Amino acid sequence: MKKLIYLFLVTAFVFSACGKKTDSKKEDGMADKKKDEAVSNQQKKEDSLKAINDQADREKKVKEALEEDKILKDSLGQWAITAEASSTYGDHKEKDTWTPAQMTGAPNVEKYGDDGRAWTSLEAEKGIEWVELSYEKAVNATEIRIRQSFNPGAIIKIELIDEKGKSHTVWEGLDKTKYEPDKIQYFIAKFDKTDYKTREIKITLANNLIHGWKEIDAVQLIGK
Ligand SMILES: [Ca+2]
Repeated sequence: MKKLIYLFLVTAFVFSACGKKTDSKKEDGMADKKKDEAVSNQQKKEDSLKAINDQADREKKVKEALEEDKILKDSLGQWAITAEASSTYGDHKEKDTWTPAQMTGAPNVEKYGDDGRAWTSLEAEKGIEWVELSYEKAVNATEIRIRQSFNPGAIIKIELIDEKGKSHTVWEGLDKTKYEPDKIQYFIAKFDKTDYKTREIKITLANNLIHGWKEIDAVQLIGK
């Protein structure tokens, strides 16, 4: 009888142990499944966020392209016909790369960066530099748009020269624009319509403000 009871207890123990093992395996499987689901959900979230960001980025690029197109087609806008500067990179002459002449005409630098189709000074960070641009038609001006194709933010003053040769400062100070990195951006100065006509602009830069070469691709005078 004792033997029988002993056998019964041993059998019960073995069955119970096996049951526990099966339960434990089942629990492990469920935990793995939950973990996989969590990873998959996280991936889905990241994919959807990336898709939203990509979409937002595309929309922003379209907006920027449309804004630039509006500037290029502005019927009140003129691009410079002649240009001079306080200094020129490499002392280049006439229409060579980086000369003031590279600021005349409509914009032609396609991508942000160091590009000989824009003007830059002899020294990269040597303090005060200036450029002077002239336009075909004298206008009562309302706005100036300066296309900064490399290291924007160093412009400290914009003057308009009237037909008698008198200088009028239309903007002066520190450029507080929050420029996005690696992107061609305009410095835009808007002001009340001038009561004099102008066809000349002088732009002053403090090149020690910003690291690197400051390059200007083109400058547009707005007015009629
Ligand atoms: Ca240019």
